[in-house]
Amino acid sequence: MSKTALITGISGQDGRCLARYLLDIGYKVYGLIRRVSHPDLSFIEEMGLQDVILIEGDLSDSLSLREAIQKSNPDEVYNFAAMSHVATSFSQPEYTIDVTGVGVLRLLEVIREFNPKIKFYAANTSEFFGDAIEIPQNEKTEFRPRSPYAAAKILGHHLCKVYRESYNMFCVSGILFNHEHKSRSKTFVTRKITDYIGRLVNDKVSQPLDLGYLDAKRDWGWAPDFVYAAYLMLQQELPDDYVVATGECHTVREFAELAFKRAGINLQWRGHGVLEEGYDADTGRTLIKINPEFYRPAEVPILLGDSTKAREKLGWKPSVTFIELVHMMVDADIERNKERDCSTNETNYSKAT
Ligand code: NAP
Ligand code: G4F
Repeated sequence: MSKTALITGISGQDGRCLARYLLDIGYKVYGLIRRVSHPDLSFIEEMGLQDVILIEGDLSDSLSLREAIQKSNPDEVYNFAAMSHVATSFSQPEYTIDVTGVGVLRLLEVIREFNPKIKFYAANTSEFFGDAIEIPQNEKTEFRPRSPYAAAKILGHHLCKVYRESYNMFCVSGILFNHEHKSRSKTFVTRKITDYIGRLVNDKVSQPLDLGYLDAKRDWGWAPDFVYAAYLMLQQELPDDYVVATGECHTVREFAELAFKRAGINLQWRGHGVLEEGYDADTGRTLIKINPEFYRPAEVPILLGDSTKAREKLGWKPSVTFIELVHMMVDADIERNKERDCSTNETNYSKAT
C-alpha cells in the first residue's frame, strides 16, 4: 500500500525536494500552499511535481489546517512551512512566533483530534545552538537562541516532546544544519551570491553585491540529502530527535571565494570592516561591498554539527561535498541567466534579506 504525505511549505526549498523524493518512491503527496496575491507555481514544472495535490492553507489558521488534514488523510505530515528567515525574524518577531512557533501547536492539535497515529516531522534548526560554547553541536548541546526565529523553533521542538510524551504521538524533531540547493531562495546568503554570479557572468549586473557579516561559519549541506534524513526519521520504529549535518563548516567569505572561482573569477579582498571589498584580482573591479544593513542584531558565529546519532541510527550520510554544492549552485544560476532576461532584478535587496 502506498503511503500518503502532507508537506507544508511545499513551495519552499525543502518542500520541493522532499515532494520530488516521495513521488519517486511512490507516495501520494499533498502540499499545503498559502494564498498569495500573485501565485507563482513555476516550481511545480521545474521540479516535475505535477502529481502533487495542492491544498490552500496557512499555519496561522487552524481551520484551514484541519481541512488540509481531513482532505489529505495522511500517514505522515512534514511541517516545513515557516517564516524561515533569521534576519526577518528580528523585524517581524510576533509574526515569526505565531507562524513558526504557534503554527506547530496548531498542526499538532489538529492531528491529535483527527488521527493521533499520523506521524509528524518538525523542521527544526541548528539556530537552537546560537552562540554555542560547545563545538561541534549535537542533540545534547545547550540551546542558546540568538533570534526570535530560533526561539520560535525551540517552542515547536518542545511541543513535539510534549505531544510525544502526553499523547503517545509519533513526533520527531529534526535539528538540521544549513542546507542549500539550486532552488534556495535568493534571500539566503548562498543563493544570493550564486544568483549574483549567474547574472554577472551573463552581463546582467552592473553594481557590486551588498553583503553583511562575512566571517560567520556554517555547516552547509545539500538539501536533498537533508530531506531524505527527515523521511528516514519518520520510518523508524520509535520517534526521536536527530541532528543532521555534514560535520564541516566554512565562512561566508570562503563560500564566495569558491563560487567566484567556479565562474573563473579570482576574488580577493581589500580594506577592513565596513570598508572591506571583494574584487576581481584580474580587473580590479569591485564585486562585493559590505552593507551594515545586513548585519543582524545578534549574530550566530559558528555552527558545526555532530550528526553521529543520525549516521548510526538512521544510516544517514551526506552524498555531496561542500565544493560540489557550491559548483552545482553556481552552474545552475549561470544556466538560468542564459535562458531568462533577469536584467531588471539586481541583487540590491532591501534590509534584512
Ligand atoms: P523556505 O524555502 O523559506 O520555505 C518556507 C515555506 O513555508 C514556503 O513554502 C512558504 O510559502 C511557507 N510558509 C511561510 N509562511 C507560511 C504560512 N503562514 N502558512 C503556510 N506556509 C507558509 O524554507 P526551507 O529552506 O525550505 O526550510 C524548510 C523548513 O526547514 C523551514 O521550517 C525552515 O525554518 C527549516 N530549516 C531550514 C534549514 C535550511 O538550511 N534550509 C535548516 C534548518 C531548518 P511561500 O512560498 O508562500 O513563502
Ligand atoms: O543564509 P543565511 O540567511 O542563513 P542562516 O541565518 O544561517 O539561516 C538558515 O539556516 C538555518 C539553519 O542553521 C535555518 F534554520 C534558517 O531557516 C535558514 O535556512 O545566513 C547565513 C550567514 C549569517 O551569519 C548571515 O549573517 O550569512 C550571513 N550573511 C552575510 N551577508 C548574510 C548576508 N545572510 C543573508 N541572508 N544575506 C546577506 O547579505
